[in-house]
Amino acid sequence: MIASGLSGFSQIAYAHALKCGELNIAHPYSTPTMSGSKNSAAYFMAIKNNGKEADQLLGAKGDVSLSVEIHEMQLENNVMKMRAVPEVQLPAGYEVTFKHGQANGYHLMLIDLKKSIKQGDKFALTLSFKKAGDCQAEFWVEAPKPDSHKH
Ligand SMILES: [Cu+2]
Repeated sequence: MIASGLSGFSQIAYAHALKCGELNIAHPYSTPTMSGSKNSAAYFMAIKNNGKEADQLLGAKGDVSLSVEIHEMQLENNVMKMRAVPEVQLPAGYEVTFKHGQANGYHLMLIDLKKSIKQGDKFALTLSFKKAGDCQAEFWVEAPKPDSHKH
């Protein structure tokens, strides 16, 4: 689903997507590393499961960082917190979003980057799914949009 609040996004025009088995992975992207940080995060506009059976995102890895964790954002007492989760459920016929600045959303946390990533960079991560298997996705590094923190 594309929320109307995102209509100002220029990234629609530059969107890229890949198929991994029955999964459609829309627009893998990341944001530039903040100065002084060793970590960064990677996102997708959405992963849609077009299959008849549920799948799970089990993890990701790549050369960009020592490890990659799946994080879930949760609002606790008005503070946005993130915690690592072992997997993300991808129910059949559903679309799960992993967007920047989204409450109760997921993202991939790039832990201990080997070098900081900047706008315009691209990097690959291998995504592991329970049913669809391993697929390589190219992530485009984009500056966070000013309207991306709308709630
Ligand atoms: Cu995180």
